[in-house]
Amino acid sequence: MLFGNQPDPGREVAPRSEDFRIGDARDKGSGYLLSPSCRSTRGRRLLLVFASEPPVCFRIILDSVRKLGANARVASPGGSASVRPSDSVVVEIVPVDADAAIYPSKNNRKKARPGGAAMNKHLLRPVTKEDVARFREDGAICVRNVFDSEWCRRMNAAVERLLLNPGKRSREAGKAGDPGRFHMNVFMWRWDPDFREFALHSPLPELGAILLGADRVSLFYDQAFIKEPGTRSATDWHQDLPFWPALGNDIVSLWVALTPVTVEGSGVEYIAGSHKWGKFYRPVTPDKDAKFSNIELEECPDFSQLKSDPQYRFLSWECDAGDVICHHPLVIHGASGNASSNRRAAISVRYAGSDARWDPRPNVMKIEGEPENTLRAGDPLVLDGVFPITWERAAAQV
Ligand SMILES: O=C(O)CCC(=O)C(=O)O
Repeated sequence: MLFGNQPDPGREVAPRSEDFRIGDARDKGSGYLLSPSCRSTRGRRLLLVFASEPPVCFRIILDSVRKLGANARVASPGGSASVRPSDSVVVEIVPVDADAAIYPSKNNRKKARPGGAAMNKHLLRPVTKEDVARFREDGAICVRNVFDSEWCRRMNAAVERLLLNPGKRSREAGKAGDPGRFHMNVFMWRWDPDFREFALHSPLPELGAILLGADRVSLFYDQAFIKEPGTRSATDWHQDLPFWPALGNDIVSLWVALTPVTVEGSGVEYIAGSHKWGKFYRPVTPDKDAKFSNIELEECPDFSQLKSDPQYRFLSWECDAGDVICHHPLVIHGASGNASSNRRAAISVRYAGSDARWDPRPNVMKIEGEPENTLRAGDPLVLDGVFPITWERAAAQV
């Protein structure tokens, strides 16, 4: 079974050349693409849904929406955009409250027309049942090509700004004498519009919901991990959950490569299945921040010394910009320094599903927005403006 944008055969309508020509959607993956609200030359507002293979057009008049794909959402019915009769358009399924994108197909796809930019808001390919099973079994999978190049360009520019103006929650995590730079930052979504859009209105919430099998997900927080070329400092082996004021299995971290990443270039390595070991290792920050030190917990071994031990299966992926590694909060992971000659920039965005609970223990990280004033231990990780709901099945199926 496929998840994501499911085709709904519905009623086939031959494309009407006086309205629109069908765009070439073949390289956007399978499934239907739904246009934002458009105004035809005859002044009727239309939604177009079309499949790449074979090119079938569904024409839907907004006032009586009849044939929406299973996961299609009606894009801001109040808005409209002009499309000339001869235009070939490629359009995306967009969240209800998002700006709609319309842009010419093929030759000129990157140049967005007024009304939106050429950034995908939904998965470019379906996530399969096998992907989800592998994620549950191993605790980490890589989903390729989640973000288009325009997203990567936008977020690399946002990273550049972050490095110049890191804000109060940043951490320079390189060890003393390191010739490179290991920059970590958190909660960028709360103050930077690009990081906000990335966490709230990109394909990530949907991807998180699919992997968690959740009816809704909320944003937990986002975190940047940037290692300049030549950085020697490693990311120590660790689990994430011990750092957090949270408990539960249903939290997924979506580690988005914004640059190509090789293993020598600080690609993250995982120990398959370690999320099921029943371990809860002591959290240790790169600068050994005493605030996190809980000596009652066992220290995490240095698994880079155990690479030849056959009892461990190490996982790692060479990534292109736009690929996403998805991991469980208890899977053990770490990364070497960046021995490559390129920057390694990644953003981990964490989403919470149904069993994730607020757990304000001592020696854990502080969450921006002071949820401790509102949430009680055991409450779900949902709170307006702090842990906002970012995806709901019910809304996705409208
Ligand atoms: O990118 C890294 O170096 C570490 C990433 C990580 O630990 C995480 O996303 O939880």
